Amino acid sequence: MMQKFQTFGPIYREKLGMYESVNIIDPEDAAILFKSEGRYPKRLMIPSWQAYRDFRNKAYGVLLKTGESWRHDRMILNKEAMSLKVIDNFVPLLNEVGEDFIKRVHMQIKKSGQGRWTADLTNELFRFALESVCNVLYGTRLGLLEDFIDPEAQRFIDAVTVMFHTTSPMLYLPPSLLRRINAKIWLDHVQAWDIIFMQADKCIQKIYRDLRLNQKSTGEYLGILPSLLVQDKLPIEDIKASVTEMMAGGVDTTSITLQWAMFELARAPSIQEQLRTEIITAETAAQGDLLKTLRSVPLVKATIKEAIRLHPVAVSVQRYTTQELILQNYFIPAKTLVQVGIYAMGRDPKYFVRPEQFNPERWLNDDPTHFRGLGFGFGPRQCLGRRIAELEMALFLIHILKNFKIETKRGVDIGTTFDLILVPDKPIYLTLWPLDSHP
Ligand code: HC9
Repeated sequence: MMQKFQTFGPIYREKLGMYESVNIIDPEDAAILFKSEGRYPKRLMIPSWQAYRDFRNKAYGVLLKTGESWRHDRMILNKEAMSLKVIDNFVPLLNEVGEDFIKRVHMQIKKSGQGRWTADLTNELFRFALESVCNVLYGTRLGLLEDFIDPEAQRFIDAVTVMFHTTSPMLYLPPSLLRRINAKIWLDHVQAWDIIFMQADKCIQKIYRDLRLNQKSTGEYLGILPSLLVQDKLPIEDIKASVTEMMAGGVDTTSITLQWAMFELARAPSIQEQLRTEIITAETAAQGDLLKTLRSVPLVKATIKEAIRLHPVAVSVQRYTTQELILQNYFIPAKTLVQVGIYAMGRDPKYFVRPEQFNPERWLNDDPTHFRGLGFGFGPRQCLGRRIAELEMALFLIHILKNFKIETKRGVDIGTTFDLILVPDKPIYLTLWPLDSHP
């Protein structure tokens, strides 16, 4: 996309397999597109995800639903996962997982006998992310940061990776064809979703049973699923479908973003120092009130935004237009697929000064950054896990920075590849030094 925007300018048309789309890069155009969004914003559908559910006769969750049925479920789920009223409840749940991650790093350092720990953190972070999202969804710990890891949970993690990996080759092929010829890629895809749904179902059933046994309500926050079950506003099949999507959607996404964030910070020791100062100051002022601390760490939040600018999870955000639009003097008919190339936008000097530079502070200045931070999408169809992800990542960074200095080998270039989501093209090795003993 970067090359094509270079060649054709800020808007071009493209046909890829069965999709014809108009691709845009300018934040102003993105603003027009999203502001004209109707009641039922529609993004590009991933055909194989839909085909799996049809094939296995499973309900769609909000990720795949459209129209009124989407809107109905989404409004109910917003109250449980996005509303200001509820997200404070996630903080203690995510914080304990963050603290356990730190304990685990200290243990690894001790084990190494070298006073530091150097590793590719992919797997550790996958476990951290699943442990986090499950604590918020179910209010239960899986124990993925302990020495013995439940092989079932590990299977779930691996299945999500396989699911993403097998999706991209099928993006431009009709699933019906793949199914008819029993293509290996389709079979692998089905198997991956089977594992995802089976594991999620086990977690959901357990909560369902426990909740019926313990009808007494203590007023204590128990997690998103118990809250949905108690309310009884959604049929259980719809709850299951959306909760499964959230559980699967919360593993690779946050863990890879955190890996990128730590990689960028490793190359910017002075930003690490600035962040530490901000964190310590905020904590002192907040006197142990974590919610208060989180409200006074703008640079931590900007660091996450900046990591997502350079390394978004999704290459684009898409919408089908509901009405005619004019962008860059081009007429775009209704029902056209328009893709905002957010990866390309994040690296274009037209929209970000010195885009190659990792500079969280750019988000703190008051220059117009409107419609430039689209990593979670926009509006009512934006990422439902956004608030969970943001809190999870902020708390993680706070703990890591307070406890360790992050380093990486100089001069190692890490590129990005497309695996449906964008991922590093080689392992990222990071070194963590305990702060008090680092020279
Ligand atoms: C992939 O051309 C490239 O957490 C396609 C257009 C496209 C459509 C939908 C996007 C997808 C891309 C990337 C992955 C996204 C997906 C919508 C949701 C998904 C952003 C850009 C997230 C990673 C979700 C996945 C949840 C799932 C595992 C239940």
